[in-house]
Amino acid sequence: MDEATVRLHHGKHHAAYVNGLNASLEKLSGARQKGDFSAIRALSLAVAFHGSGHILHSLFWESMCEKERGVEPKSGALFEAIVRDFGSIESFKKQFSEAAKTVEGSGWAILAYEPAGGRLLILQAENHQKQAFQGATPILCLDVWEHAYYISYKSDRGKYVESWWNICNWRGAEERLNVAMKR
Ligand code: MN3
Repeated sequence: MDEATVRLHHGKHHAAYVNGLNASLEKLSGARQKGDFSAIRALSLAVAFHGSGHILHSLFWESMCEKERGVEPKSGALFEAIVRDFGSIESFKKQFSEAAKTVEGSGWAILAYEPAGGRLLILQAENHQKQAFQGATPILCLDVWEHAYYISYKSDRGKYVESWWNICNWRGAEERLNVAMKR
C-alpha cells in the first residue's frame, strides 16, 4: 500500500468521519436542549454513517501489518474458528475476497464474531453502516472505497483485494477474536 494513499486516507478521509461524528453528536445534543427533533432522521443517519466510518477505519489500520508478519495461521483460536466456520483458510479467503470485490459501490468486507451463534461471519457493508448484523463484532476489515486503492490500482479493485492479503494482520484478528469471545 503506497504512502500517498495511506496519508490521504488517514489524514483526510478517516479524519472527516471523526469530525462528522462529533458534529452530529453535538447537533443531537442541541436538538435535545431545544426540544426540536425536526432533523432527527438526517442526524440519525449521520451518526450511523460517520460513527461506523470511524470504527471501521480504526479497525482497518489494525487489520494490516508489515509484509513479513502477514503470515497465514496454521494453528490457534482464529485458525480453528475459520476451519470450523468456513472449511479452510483458503475457502475463507475466497469468500472474503469475493465479498470485497462485489460490494456495490463503496463499502467494506468484514470478518465478524457473531455472539448469539458463537461463530464467525463474513459480512459486506455498503458505505459504512448498511447491511450490519446487529451485535456482531468486526475483527478484520478491508476498505474497498475507491479512495483506498485508486492511486496504486486505479479501477482494479480485484488486484487491490488480492494484494491486500500480503499485509493482512492475522495475529491482530486472533487477539480481537479472543477478546470478542470473552464478552
Ligand atoms: Mn476509507
